[in-house]
Amino acid sequence: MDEVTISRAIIESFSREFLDAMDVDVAVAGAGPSGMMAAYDLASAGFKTVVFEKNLRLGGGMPGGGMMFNRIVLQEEGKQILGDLNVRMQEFSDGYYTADALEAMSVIAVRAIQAGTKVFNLISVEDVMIREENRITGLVLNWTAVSMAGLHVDPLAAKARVVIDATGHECEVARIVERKIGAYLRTPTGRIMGEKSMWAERGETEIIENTREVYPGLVVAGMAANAVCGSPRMGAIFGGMLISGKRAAQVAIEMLKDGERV
Ligand code: 48H
Repeated sequence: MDEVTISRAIIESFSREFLDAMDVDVAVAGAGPSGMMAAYDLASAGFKTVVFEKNLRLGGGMPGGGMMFNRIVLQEEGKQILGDLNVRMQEFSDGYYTADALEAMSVIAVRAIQAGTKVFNLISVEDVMIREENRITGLVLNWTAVSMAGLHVDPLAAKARVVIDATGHECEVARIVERKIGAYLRTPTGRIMGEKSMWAERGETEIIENTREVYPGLVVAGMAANAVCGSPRMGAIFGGMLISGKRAAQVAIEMLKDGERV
């Protein structure tokens, strides 16, 4: 057994894929349920898709279920989406289903990756690139460990025709855009409206409308969509996240239709 061969295998195969991820159709920030669902649909449709996740593990808030009871709740539409992926579910009461949060998230992740999505964990999106009359053209990346350690290390950048902000409650990409560019987001105030207190019904309904292009080249998905557009949170019901991920993919595909693809 040759340690140097093992090291070379890791460095070379990672570097090859990382280099390839520097120019993609869609770059997703955040590997939670909405981001991974969007990536699954995009990669399945043949688009070159990459996900950058700041944590060691993917899944965002889904593995935690509700208050660490690791189960999620779905209604009909969400149940259908997970059913199509062969996730097992149980009916709890009329129109309400439960699933094992770990099974659901693992299956979505496996299907997205096997469809061709490249996921890079431990990498944080710390800025965006803006060109061509205020269009987001890519993401600025750094190792999460760099910011955790407070090191002064400059980032690298990756080009993307469409960026999806699926960073959850913090809507980190949209926040960067607002901070650097000002009140130019496509919301009533031009700014991030802020997430509202829990109201499951409204949160689940409004997320569909909120999943859209909020700045040229930037689509918001999942909790980031509700935070940017001023809609409520909804607790541990996850259908909206899956529907939002699928809608973000559709919006991105529409945006890519006329433009060039990698
Ligand atoms: C790279 C980043 C960065 C960054 C964050 O929070 P998530 O699970 O997001 P969604 O929107 O797919 O799902 C939301 C859901 O989990 C949830 O919180 C619900 C339903 N809450 C309801 C309620 O009432 O509370 O995943 C976001 C992912 C995480 O893995 C982060 O680590 C990652 O994005 N992330 N990745 N660069 N700058 N910021």
